[in-house]
Amino acid sequence: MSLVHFVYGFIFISLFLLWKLINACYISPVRTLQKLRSNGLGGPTPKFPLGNLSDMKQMLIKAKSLSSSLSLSSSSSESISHDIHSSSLPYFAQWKKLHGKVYVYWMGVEPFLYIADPEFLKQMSGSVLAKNWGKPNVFRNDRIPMFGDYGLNMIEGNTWARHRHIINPAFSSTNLKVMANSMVESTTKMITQWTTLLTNSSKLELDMEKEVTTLAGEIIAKTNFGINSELGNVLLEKLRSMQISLFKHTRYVGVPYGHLLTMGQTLEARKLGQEIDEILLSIINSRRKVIGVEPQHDLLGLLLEGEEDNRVDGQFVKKLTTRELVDECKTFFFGGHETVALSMTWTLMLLAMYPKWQDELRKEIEEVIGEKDEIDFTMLAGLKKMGWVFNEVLRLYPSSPNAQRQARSDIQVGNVVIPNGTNIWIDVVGMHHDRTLWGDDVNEFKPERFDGDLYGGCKHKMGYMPFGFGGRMCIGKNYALMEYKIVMSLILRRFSFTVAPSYHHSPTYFFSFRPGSGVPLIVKPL
Ligand code: HEM
Ligand SMILES: *[C@@H]1O[C@H](CO)[C@@H](O)[C@H](O)[C@H]1NC(C)=O
Ligand SMILES: *[C@@H]1O[C@H](CO)[C@@H](O)[C@H](O)[C@H]1NC(C)=O
Ligand SMILES: CC(=O)N[C@H]1CO[C@H](CO)[C@@H](O)[C@@H]1O
Repeated sequence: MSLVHFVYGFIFISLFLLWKLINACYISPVRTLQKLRSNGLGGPTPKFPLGNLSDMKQMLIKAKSLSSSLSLSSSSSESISHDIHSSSLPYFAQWKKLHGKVYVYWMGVEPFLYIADPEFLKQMSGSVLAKNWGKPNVFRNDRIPMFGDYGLNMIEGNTWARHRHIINPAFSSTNLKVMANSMVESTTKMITQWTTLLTNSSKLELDMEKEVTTLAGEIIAKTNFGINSELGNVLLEKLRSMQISLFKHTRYVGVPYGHLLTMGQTLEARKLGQEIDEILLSIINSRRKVIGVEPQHDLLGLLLEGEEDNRVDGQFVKKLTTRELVDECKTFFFGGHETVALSMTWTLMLLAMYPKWQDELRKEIEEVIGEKDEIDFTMLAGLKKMGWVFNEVLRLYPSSPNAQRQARSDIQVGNVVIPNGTNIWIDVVGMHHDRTLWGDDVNEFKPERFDGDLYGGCKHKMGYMPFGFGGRMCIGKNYALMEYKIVMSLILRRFSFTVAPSYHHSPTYFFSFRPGSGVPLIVKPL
């Protein structure tokens, strides 16, 4: 009797689990596809269980071999093309031609609504409050080693609103002003190193990606946590290896049990994530002891100081837990150096390619800053042309090439209904390279398009969004601009740059756009 019960029970539970699995991996995605298609949305036909993943990989390999044969056959700097959308994201470029600027594609069994239409984006963004947006679960789970459970860019709802409210004041201009000194100090140190290397020769070849990434890492370590560069370097190395195990190799995000196929990488990333957490935890704990004793000037200090007085606008705001603090520190460490480092790397490459702009900026720096060693925060606003260059670099080579969302309820956009749960992929780089929005010179480096125009002459204001959109816009925008202007001013007034013959232009998309094999430049003292 009881054995029979047991057997029936077992069969029942197995069938139930099997049904749940089929539902999650097949029935529910197919239903979502039908809903999206019934709205008139097209897109490539997915195949179970990879969706369009293998197709995406094939197209990328083809585009890469095409572009490398092109650059081998012609001579160096002539062959540098800024049309990175079709070379680095060929699947999006081709599908966009076939299916328009809004369509559905599949990562595994996860449907993604692709958007590169600024008007659609504007209407969609206008109908959802920032705190009601979701971030795709499929990425959140995948990226836990990197951002934890509570990193600002991954959380949603009231948790996000609370974190953003607590962190915002740390980026006020009063606080940024204090951070400027650290930035000048670190940059000066790098310049001294270069000068030493140049004592016996008139020029030097340096990989600018490496130089500038190390510098930005040191700066974020100091301004965020007040830690020295040795400990900062340990953290950076671990972050970098984690990123490689998370993004460098083919992974099966969205494919049911896909993480089992890359178990080694997943475990490696988790292990590194835990090691980073431990270091951060010890930094936080030792810092807690000096709160209230010494004045705090960095992000961590400001967040911890906030714990003393949790009243904001007369309302009680619950402080961040230690777990939340660790995750935020990790998020800022990562988000706060790599994006800026890449924008500076691509800037130096472009300035080396276009010496006219190098001279223009140098002239401006001389007028605005001159030979002063101290750079005052308020001076930076005078660097107008440098601002255009920053904007133009972020247009052509956006450090954050896409934005992602997940619908947390049905969203009506015109006559399209985006069903609850739909993943959304906003192709920022696709819009930044869209000829219909920018005109025929879309792939040319022309900083002057930003002269007197915040949107660089784009036909639609949402067509240019290097820092995202809506209430979830980048919290570090002003920090980034300040760092960029300080570092660029200091190095451009001491050195000139030309492209080294060994430079091979191969922007590669892995999480952001990186140079495929560094950016070797010839550096000469002025
Ligand atoms: C050139 C430099 C930078 C670029 C291009 C950039 C770009 C972006 C973009 C596009 C987003 C929004 C993503 C979305 O809408 O989903 C974002 C969000 C964010 N950024 Fe940045 N960023 C830069 C620098 C920084 C710096 C220096 C920090 C920190 C010190 C930072 C911290 C963050 C954080 C925490 C978020 C999440 C905000 C939220 O979801 O509420 N970023 N960034
Ligand atoms: C420059 O040359 C001098 C004398 O030959 C040598 O002592 C010194 O180490 C060199 N410096 C560098 C940075 O190579
Ligand atoms: C959206 O879907 C989720 C998960 O299926 C559900 O928990 C939530 O209540 C739905 N939201 C709305 C507004 O229907
Ligand atoms: C696995 C895979 O690549 N599936 C489909 C993705 O989309 C293309 C169309 O571009 C289909 O032909 C593939 O079968």
